[in-house]
Amino acid sequence: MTTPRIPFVRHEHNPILTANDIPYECNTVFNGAACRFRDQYVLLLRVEGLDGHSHLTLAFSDDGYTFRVQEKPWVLPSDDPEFEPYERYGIEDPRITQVGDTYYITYTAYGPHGPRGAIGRTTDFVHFERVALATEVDNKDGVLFPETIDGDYVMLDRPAGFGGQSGSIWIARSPDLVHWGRARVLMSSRAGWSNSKLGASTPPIRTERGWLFLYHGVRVTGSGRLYRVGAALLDLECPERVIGYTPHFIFGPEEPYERTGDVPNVVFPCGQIVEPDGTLRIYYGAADTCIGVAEAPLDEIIELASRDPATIPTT
Ligand code: BMA
Repeated sequence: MTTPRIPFVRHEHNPILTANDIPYECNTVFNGAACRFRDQYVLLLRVEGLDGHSHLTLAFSDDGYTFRVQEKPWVLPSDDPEFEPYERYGIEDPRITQVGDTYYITYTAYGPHGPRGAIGRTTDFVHFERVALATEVDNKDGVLFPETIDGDYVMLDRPAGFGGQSGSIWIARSPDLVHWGRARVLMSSRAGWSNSKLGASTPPIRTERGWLFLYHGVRVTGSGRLYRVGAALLDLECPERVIGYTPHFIFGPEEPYERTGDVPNVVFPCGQIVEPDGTLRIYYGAADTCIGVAEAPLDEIIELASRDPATIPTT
């Protein structure tokens, strides 16, 4: 059987979360992180208030499709003087990576100096502790690997290049999650569906073929930006080495709720769950307005990401 070019199937009740599902007044809910915790599915939602600033709110589910959203925000922009100047305009686009019993949450801190990558953690989804502002400004899309490699924490991120005109995925290492270095370019945009910017979408998953992660590619068109999704494989021992990636996008905006909203033509996965039967379930922001869920066999994504490795430009 041949692997379909677009292997993802949307849930029949998409969008599974909209602003109407948030128990307090807000503008939108989108770009949510996901994990399993004590037999429940957890979503950490980016909720944008009517003031245009975002915060993070928790939602829980037994089946991963119907979520109970908490009454109040879980993480608000910090008033700690170390973080406050950098979170003043909001906290955005969380991703969750479980390392042992700790759930690390990478997110974008947004303030007057621009966006920067931040890291927090929890062990119980009650208490949230900030760990570090891990990058300088003009950086987004930080995702952490679920294991240390050679004793180092490893993170993908996306510094803006040339005054924001380009955006490549970079990889960096840290002994302690606070001090980051050895940064180098991993993948850059290419002519075609991702001709403008790339950014990591979901945290890497260990597979037999390498670390698999989803990324978004941005195409600039005559009527705005198109956000679509690809997948890449990195070497297990040396994640600085790209093994392969999908030559085409594997998910993109098609449905009305993805084509229309505050920012049209955007699908933006931040959350994923690998089900015991090998299904990869992704949670994605649609048009910066609501949240959808889609599923694909993990094996098919790996197959697509293994194609044509010889054509990979890394710079
Ligand atoms: C990116 C991020 C995302 C957003 C996307 C589309 O730069 O800011 O939060 O979903 O743009 O607007």
